[in-house]
Parts: sequence; C-alpha cells; structure tokens
Amino acid sequence: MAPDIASDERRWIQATTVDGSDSAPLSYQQIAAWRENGAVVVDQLVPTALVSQSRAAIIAATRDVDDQQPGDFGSGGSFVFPAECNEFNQLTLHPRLLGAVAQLLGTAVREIRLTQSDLWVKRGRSTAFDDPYDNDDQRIHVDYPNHSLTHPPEWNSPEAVEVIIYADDVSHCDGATSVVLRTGDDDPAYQWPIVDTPGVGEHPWINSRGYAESVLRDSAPTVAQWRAEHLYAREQHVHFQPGTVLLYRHDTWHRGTPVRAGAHRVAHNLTFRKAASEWISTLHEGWAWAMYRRRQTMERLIAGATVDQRCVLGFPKPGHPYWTVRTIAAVQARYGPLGIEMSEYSSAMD
Ligand SMILES: O=C(O)CCC(=O)C(=O)O
Ligand SMILES: [Fe+2]
Repeated sequence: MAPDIASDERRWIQATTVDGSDSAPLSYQQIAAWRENGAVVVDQLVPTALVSQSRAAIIAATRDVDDQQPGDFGSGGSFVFPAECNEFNQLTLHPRLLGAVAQLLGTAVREIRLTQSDLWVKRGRSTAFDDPYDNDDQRIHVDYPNHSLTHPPEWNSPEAVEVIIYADDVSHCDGATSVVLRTGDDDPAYQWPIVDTPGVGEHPWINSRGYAESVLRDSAPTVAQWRAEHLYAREQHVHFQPGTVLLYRHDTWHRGTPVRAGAHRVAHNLTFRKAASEWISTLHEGWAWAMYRRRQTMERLIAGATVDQRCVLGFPKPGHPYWTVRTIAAVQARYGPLGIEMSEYSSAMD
C-alpha cells in the first residue's frame, strides 16, 4: 500500500483562471495541459452561484443519510441529469463548459454528446469503513472501463472529456482527487495498453485502495510494484475551492481520497464524448426514462435549450437529413406548447 502523505507534504495541482470567450474559454496552455498531461484544473469556467445552489439542493435532499454508512459513487440516480434542480441542469449544459469540452476534443459543440451528469455528496467518516467496495480511499484507476465498451484510443486522438466540478473548499473538507500527470510518450505510467487496474482482465474489481493493492500484491506482484512506484508515488492533488473544475480523460490515472471526518464534499461528475464514439455509453438512466415522468422536465429542457445544447443531448442538428418539412412540423407540434423555437432547423433546409 502507498504511504499516507500528510497534506502539507502533498504536491498540489493549482487551478489556473479561465478568461476566454464563452465559445472558446480555455487558453492554448490549458488545452495543451489536458492533451499532453491528461488533466487541467481551472477556476471561473462555470458560475459559482450555480455550483453552490446545486450543492444546497443535494445537501437538503440527502439530509437524512447516515454519514457513517458505506458510500458508493454518485447520487444513486437521485441527482442525475435531468434532475429536479434547475441549477444542476443549467450547469450540465453550461455554454462555457460545452465550449471548453469542444476545445479539448478539437471539435464543434454540436459534435459532442453528454453521457454522464451526476452529483455526489462524499461524506467524511470518523472511522474508515472496512469494505473492499467502499469509495472513501479509492484505488488508483482510469475511468474508461465503466464508460467505454472498448479501450481509449491512442493518446493523441482523445474521444472523451471527464469533468469534476467541486462545490467545496479542499482546505475544509480534504477529499482531493489525486492525478498522475503524463510526462510524455515514454512515461512508464502510461504504457499501452492501459489494463493494469482492478476490474480489467483478470484483476478483480475492488474499489478501496488497501484491499485492491493487497490483492494485487498476491495475484500480480509486478503490477502491484509498478502501481506503487509509478502511480501512487507520483500522485498530485487537485487544489479546489467552490467552482473549481478538473478536466481529465478516460485514460488518466487518478483516484478519490478520503474526505475529512464530519465534512461533506459535493462534486458534480460529468462526461462528454465525441458524437461518433458510440461505444462510450451513458452512465445512468438517461434521457429516455426521464421522458416517462409526469413533470415533463426533460421535454421542457429540450424546448428551452439552445440548438447547441440540444445537439449535446443527441437531438439532430440543423441540416441533418432527419429534418424534412414534415418532421420539423411534427417536432414543433410536440414541443410547441412548451415553447420550442425551430426557425434554425427550417432555415438550414433552404
Ligand atoms: O471523487 C473523486 O475525487 C474522484 C472519483 C473517481 O475517480 C471515481 O469515482 O471514478
Ligand atoms: Fe475515477
């Protein structure tokens, strides 16, 4: 197991401020950090007010949860897109966030798709919970195995962006995400293929660091040794305040670390993929179930969204062969009562 590192000895990744336009918010250096090192941490990408309002909503909704029980990732489906929280939905499709994702993937906003948006209250425990599947002190991992049916493409052709929006201050709650920044093509941490992680191939799926590394020490000692030397020993921790955003990738080594006893860390986890990468699946129930709800939250979101935001949910873009005079009229008939504006779809037919 890797040694515990006191927080004053930690190497921190500090956020840099975003100051570009809404459609291209990130600087060349911020994009290069993500593309080369696998992660970049930024401030002022999304409005902090939306972050704190979503935080307040989930804290209120989960007031009765026992802090000392084992915790799994995410909200268990209770706070996923589309949620009954306008601020959370707005953050999920915030134009500056979409602009940043498109910059990182080198594509247009209309060519990206949302596949995850989940809010997670991670609760600090007074005593560690002794369970291999507990999320408090995670094993170092990459995320692709529970998003993609395949393996991430070659490093220089990324197809997905992962996002964590933090709603708390790390100096009050701990729970910093740790990341291993890639140093170049011959970085021993990033040799191809990326399979030496619990849950891939013969390595059993275990979440908790202590259990995962001890099982690997028995079953695959060279893998355990490599993970200790090249992954845990190189961890750097994300320094966050409310509104800080970590942008990383499906092939970036990282993990969640324990939250301070008694504290709550609220984090909004999102994933966007390129439209063509259909092997990256939507992580939670998704939009179809959401349209089986009496409140019509999803339908209202579609009607009120911009054309770009609709595309990110998979709605056909203007000019797509789906659109004919008759389909435009039919979709107008469905969403017109909810206020949809469809002139851009009609003009693209001319
Ligand atoms: O919570 C964090 O800081 C990271 C979580 C994570 O990596 C995961 O659950 O896959
Ligand atoms: Fe992860």
